[in-house]
Amino acid sequence: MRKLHWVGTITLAVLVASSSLALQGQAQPATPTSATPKPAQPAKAGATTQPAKPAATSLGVTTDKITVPLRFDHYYTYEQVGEALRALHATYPQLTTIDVVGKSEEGRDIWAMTVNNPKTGAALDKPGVYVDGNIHGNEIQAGEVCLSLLNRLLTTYGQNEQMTKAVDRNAFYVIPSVNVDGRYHFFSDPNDPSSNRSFRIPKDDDHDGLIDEDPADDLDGDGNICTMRRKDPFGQYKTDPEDPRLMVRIKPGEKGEWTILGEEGIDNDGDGRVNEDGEGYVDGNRNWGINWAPPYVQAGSGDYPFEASGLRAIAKYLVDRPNIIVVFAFHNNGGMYLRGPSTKAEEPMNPADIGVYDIMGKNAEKIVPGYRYLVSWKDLYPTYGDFTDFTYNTVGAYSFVGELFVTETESYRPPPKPGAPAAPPPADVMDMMGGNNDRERERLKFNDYVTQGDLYRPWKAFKHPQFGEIEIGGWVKMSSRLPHPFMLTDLVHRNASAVLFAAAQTPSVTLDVLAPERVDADLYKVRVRVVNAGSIPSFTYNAIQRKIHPQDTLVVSGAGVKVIAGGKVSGMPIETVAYKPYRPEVQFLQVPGNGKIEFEFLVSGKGELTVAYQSLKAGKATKTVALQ
Ligand SMILES: [Ca+2]
Ligand SMILES: [Ca+2]
Ligand SMILES: [Ca+2]
Ligand SMILES: [Ca+2]
Ligand SMILES: [Zn+2]
Repeated sequence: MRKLHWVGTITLAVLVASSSLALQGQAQPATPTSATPKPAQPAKAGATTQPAKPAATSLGVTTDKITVPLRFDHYYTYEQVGEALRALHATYPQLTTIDVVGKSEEGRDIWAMTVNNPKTGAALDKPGVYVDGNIHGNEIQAGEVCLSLLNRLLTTYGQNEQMTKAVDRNAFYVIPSVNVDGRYHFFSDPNDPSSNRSFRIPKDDDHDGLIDEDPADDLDGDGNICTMRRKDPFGQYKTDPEDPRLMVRIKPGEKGEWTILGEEGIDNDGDGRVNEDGEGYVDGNRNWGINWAPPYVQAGSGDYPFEASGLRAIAKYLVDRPNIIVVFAFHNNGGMYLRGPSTKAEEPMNPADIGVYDIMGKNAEKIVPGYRYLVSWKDLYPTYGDFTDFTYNTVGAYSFVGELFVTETESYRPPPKPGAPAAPPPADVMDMMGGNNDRERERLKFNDYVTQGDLYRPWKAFKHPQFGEIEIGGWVKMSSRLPHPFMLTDLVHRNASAVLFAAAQTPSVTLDVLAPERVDADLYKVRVRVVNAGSIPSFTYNAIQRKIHPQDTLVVSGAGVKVIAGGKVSGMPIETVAYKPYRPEVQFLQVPGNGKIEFEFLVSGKGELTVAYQSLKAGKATKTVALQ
């Protein structure tokens, strides 16, 4: 680890060189430690290929001017996300603000849009709903879900009753793209559907003293990183008899036909391995300052928590908005709404909070067909330094990860025979190395007859400088985890609806002061009832348990009055008052979801008596009565 550390300290010195290096796909001597003579560089096919043209190679990218209402039949590049936010703000200046939360490693702005109606109160006095997407650079449709939410809140405000209520009652904080460098490069550079996920913090993945020296290479210059294969009578694969684009593993005794050479590329640094050290790798969803673990426990966690400048900026943004009580972070893929905890060690989660999560999670399953509501560590896999753990335990917000897209929606299947039970879906095996190609065959048919060939590149011969005669082909970068543009409208609308459902559950607190009852000359009994019409409590049970932030307060005051005693009322049907021994005029409380909490005060004096409720998350309310 010490050696690694030392390499880390010189990383800064070569940062400029290495970031341009990643773009060129060329290795250069990066550090004094690479004094060891390097093997002769092979001829660079990458150097002779043309740079990719994003408009031509990114499916679903438009060059049209972005107009309001926003359209969701195409994807938004990084620049177009900014254009869309500015267009929304120009159309609805009273309801929106745009903030630059921070800058990325490559100096791009990270934008947040706030939607709030100032006529109904300040944003900080309303239950906050925070939504972001695209913390993983390749998971771009998460950004479109955010834009879709903003678009609907604003364009239907004043027309649709639910949306009008949402804008008037809540503050929405939306960051469509967290990993802005990742979004930019996913569109502009050759990629595969899963590459370009990391923050642009150069790392020496293979510990050879060179940084990001051997990325995948777009050998045929089509803007995609596809797969390479070579004809080989001793290979482990033969052509799939049902679809010659696929290969199947040979059985014992069969003759081989193909060797799969992995992702498109060459051995840039001549170390005998191909594409072993690409851009990054710091994973944005492993780098948060909570329950963080070093890379030997959690791959991609970075050298220290909040290493990514964008995450530091967003953490500050969140802490500055303590009214946030619901968080959604959108990713792809798999069709899941995940709640924490992200590791087993954080169990058990407070059972009362699980009840609140269930309201939103179980409804999300119904709002988005095929999506499942699951627990992160248990149903998927454990992650350290996770964003939603940060927001649940630090911000005090009910927090979901939305994993967008289900490959099963790309279906090409006959209807079940009348009366027969529906045919079982093909085995969910996505990769051709797995041996079962049923799902791949179906996806190819979907590609052929529903997208007319947009998603897949047929195999084509290529002369590889190191492997000789090979073929390049396979799924394009805008496939596999992203809906084809014709399916995007449905995906963004339904998932934004899951957020809107959650927003409608946020606390809605009102205050009643029941008629004061005179018990003696100048002595009154005052009953205060605090009611929450939302199904989310005024703050999380976890926040009570772990003392994350101050509780709500109820303060009784008045110029001519003095609070003699006061406390929480409990017990049914016979009530008791738990009198608070010190400063009874200030009470602490949490208002449960769809519930109430009552207090009783003994007050002496005459004149006006004001009862003020204040909450970090649920706003404030005041009532004044006269004692006479
Ligand atoms: Ca390296
Ligand atoms: Ca290519
Ligand atoms: Ca290499
Ligand atoms: Ca390479
Ligand atoms: Zn992700």
